[in-house]
Amino acid sequence: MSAPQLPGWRHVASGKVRELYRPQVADGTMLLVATDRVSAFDVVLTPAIPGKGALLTRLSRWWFEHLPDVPNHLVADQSAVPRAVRDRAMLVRSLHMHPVECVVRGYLTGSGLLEYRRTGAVCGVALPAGLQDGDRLPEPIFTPAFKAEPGEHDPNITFDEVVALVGSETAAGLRDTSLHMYATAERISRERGLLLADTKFEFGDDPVTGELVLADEVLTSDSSRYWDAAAYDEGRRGVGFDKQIVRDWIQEHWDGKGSPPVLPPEIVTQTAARYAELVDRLVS
Ligand code: Q0N
Repeated sequence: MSAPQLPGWRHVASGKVRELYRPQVADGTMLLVATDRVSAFDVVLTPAIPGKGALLTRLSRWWFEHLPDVPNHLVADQSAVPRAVRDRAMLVRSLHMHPVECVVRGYLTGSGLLEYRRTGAVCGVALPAGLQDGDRLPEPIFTPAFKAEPGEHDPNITFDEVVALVGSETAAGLRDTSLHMYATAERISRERGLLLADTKFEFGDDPVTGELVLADEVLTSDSSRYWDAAAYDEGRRGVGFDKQIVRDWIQEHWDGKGSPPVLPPEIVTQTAARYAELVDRLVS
């Protein structure tokens, strides 16, 4: 996974696409570093997408600014971020993380669609019959998942199961804050010609104040599905701003056995351009 050595910092964890550090002298902060790695179908692919970490970090920072009424984990003074990773790292408060992926869906697709087809509901939320892939939902729904150990699948859970995990007060806070942020982000995105189909938030408690705090990256193309609104309105529903180009290519060139093939240069270039286009549409 080759995390960069950062003088003064101790590497503590590697995710598929991010690296986590703590200061050598603990002070209640952590460094969240976005790499250029891209993953699809639960594997990390090669090569990396140049500039991806910086673009997604820019998106996260922009969205934190546009969600001012939700306390977030960014530390006000970012000057301790090492120069080597300055455009793709965030200095954050160290929180007690809640083991819940707080997914909000305004449109039905992906794993939500599969569960709906099997059961008529998603995470215990009953939906009208007859919905098709990509349909807008009558109203946005909170569809949490349990954050399993790294490498394991995060199963969808019901709100009652969230209550059992974190208590009713925190569970209500996770749900209400997630739905509130989705509503804000969906409106801002639509003003810029984008549909926010779904997104995932993570939260923790501040260890000192007990306050519920928004963590992780927010509203990036790794944690969200953005669609082109004009294409959607014309009936072309597959036009997304995430790693769909990568997924489509892998699906055509890999049977899922052994290690996946190396992405060709044109797929890398197209994917990088797609990420950049999303940032251009939002952050301007
Ligand atoms: C934390 N994760 C899951 C890096 C990202 N503010 C925080 N305080 C304490 N822990 C975390 C955060 C945050 N954000 C979040 N793990 C720890 C995402 N990780 C996966 C590994 O790579």
